[in-house]
Amino acid sequence: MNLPLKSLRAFFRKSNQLINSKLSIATSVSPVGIRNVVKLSLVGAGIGTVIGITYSVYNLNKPLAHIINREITLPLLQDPPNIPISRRIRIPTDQSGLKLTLYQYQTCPFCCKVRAFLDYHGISYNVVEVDPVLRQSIKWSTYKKVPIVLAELNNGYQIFLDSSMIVSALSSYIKEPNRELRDIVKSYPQITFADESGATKYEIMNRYFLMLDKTVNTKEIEEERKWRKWADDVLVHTLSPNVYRTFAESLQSFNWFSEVGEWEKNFPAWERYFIIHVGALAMWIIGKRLKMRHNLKEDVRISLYDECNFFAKAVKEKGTPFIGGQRPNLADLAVYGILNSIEGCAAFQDVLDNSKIKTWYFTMKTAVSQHQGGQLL
Ligand SMILES: N[C@@H](CCC(=O)N[C@@H](CS)C(=O)NCC(=O)O)C(=O)O
Repeated sequence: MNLPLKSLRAFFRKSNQLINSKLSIATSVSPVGIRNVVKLSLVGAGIGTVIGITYSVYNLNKPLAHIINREITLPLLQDPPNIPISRRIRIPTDQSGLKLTLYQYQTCPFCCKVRAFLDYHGISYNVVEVDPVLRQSIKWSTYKKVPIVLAELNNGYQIFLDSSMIVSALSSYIKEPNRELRDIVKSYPQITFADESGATKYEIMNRYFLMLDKTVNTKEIEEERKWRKWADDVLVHTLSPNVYRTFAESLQSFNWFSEVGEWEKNFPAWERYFIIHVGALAMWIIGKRLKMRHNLKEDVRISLYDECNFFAKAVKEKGTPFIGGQRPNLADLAVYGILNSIEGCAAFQDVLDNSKIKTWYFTMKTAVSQHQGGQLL
């Protein structure tokens, strides 16, 4: 029994000696050594300060937000991209003379807005369904969002970008068809600028404006513009947190997107399976961030109902079936298109049951599906 105790003590003694000897090595620095260490530290601190100041000066002088550096006219392609058409929408009464191809996701609210405009006016068009995860069919474009419209002209294929620009430009054309489409497009230059973080952004600043020669009722056109902007800046932001509210709801939404976008026909099985599952998971996570970014209420459904009621109240106060009066205007079409994008989702049924938008929505649905605006062409 004694032996282990003795060995333990001996072990501690040895360890102490060893530690003391190591400590003495570590602390036995000569005055010259100390001076060198101090010198080195000062040089290091000096270099650090110079780098820090240079970096700060660079950052202070770096151009900050919204510096406009380039303005271009949307280009004319000589050859169309070699992408198969997913669907051809043909309206026998179409008199517009337009030959359009819409690159889209079937349930993207901005694409639904463009389709609502085309369908209401009875304009024929081709559809290319884009895979929302891999986006193979818009590889030819430097702009990586949908909708994109290509219009076949005599001398090439005109690119239109951004749902509101597409609607404004085509609306200007069908109101005054004597003008060249290419000239109208020149009135919507794409501006390149740097945002707050310095990232390059593209925008068509006057996308809510119509380019018309004849005089129009400015009050009406201003009101239309105000609601179109509201649809893009407010209403649309209530959708994602609602349709991707839980993982189950997100999966249900993606399965519905697959059904209406005919993904089974348009994409290989592995790609479709990948989009549905990866997309549902990603959007469920992103939906939570969007809820915070756009200041939605804790129960996101309430924010959606509030915005729908806000619009329905404005229509009611007007005393006409539409915000545009007896006929839908571009604001009605924008709000309808945006809400139409979630028609198969649980959130949509909840909106119908819990807000006052239902009557207006179904009156719009009839107007769009019967191409009632075709008479205006
Ligand atoms: N301001 C654009 C917004 C278009 C937009 O954000 N589209 C979404 C689809 S709903 C998109 O393409 N996002 C890029 C992506 O899917 O990677 C418009 O009105 O057309």
